[in-house]
Amino acid sequence: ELVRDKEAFFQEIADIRLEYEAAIKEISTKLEILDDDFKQQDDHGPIHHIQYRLKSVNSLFEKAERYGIEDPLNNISEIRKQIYDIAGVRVVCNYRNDIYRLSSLLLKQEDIKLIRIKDYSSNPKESGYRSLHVVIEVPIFLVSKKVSIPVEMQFRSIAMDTWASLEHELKYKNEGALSDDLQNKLKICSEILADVDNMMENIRHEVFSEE
Ligand code: 0O2
Repeated sequence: ELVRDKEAFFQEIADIRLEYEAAIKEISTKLEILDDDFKQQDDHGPIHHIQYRLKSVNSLFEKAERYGIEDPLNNISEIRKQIYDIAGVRVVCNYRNDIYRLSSLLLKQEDIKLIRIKDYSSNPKESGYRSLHVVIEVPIFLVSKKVSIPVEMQFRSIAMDTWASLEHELKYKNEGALSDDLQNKLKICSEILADVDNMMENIRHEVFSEE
């Protein structure tokens, strides 16, 4: 019974995949246009690189259970309402300040609706994780309907991304658990990298003000 349910669930997920992929395409294009315009204006493109991902069906299912969504296999509409990171876009910017410049330009666009902001750059997580998380909704125009699709955006500086990628890999390799000592060391690394971000930003200001 459960297996049959799960197959139906997978099929339904495949059907909505297109909508989330479309949302990623729309957002990516918007970001590239902003980056191109910045490069044209002042020679400094804020974006280092962009990554995208659709949440895997298994991890979506696990998150639905963790969120206490009842009978998730038959409750896709509730999953879509409650889980914002089915579509994820990670924007790695050159400097810390770029994450605020870029996210606010995106939020000003009239077709973009802000759902939620979590600023782990100004208020890092206990682990030392830093990043600006912005959930937005973007309209998608399909053949016979228009749908609004949420996208979780993670804006990071290169330094923040370095930390998050390495910490994620270390945790993963250690099956999710690191000793207190290692956690403390990682926290210190995060602070050092934040200092580097500040210094690099100051250097950049000096260089640009000399032009
Ligand atoms: P993946 O593979 O990146 O998708 P949740 O905590 O998931 O119930 P919420 O509110 O979305 O719900 O959480 P949060 O903390 O705002 O964002 C979760 C995402 O932020 C994670 O996604 C990671 O990408 C990133 N993240 C949060 N905390 C840490 C951390 O301590 N270290 C690292 N490396 N990344 C972090 P997922 O779903 O875990 O994974």
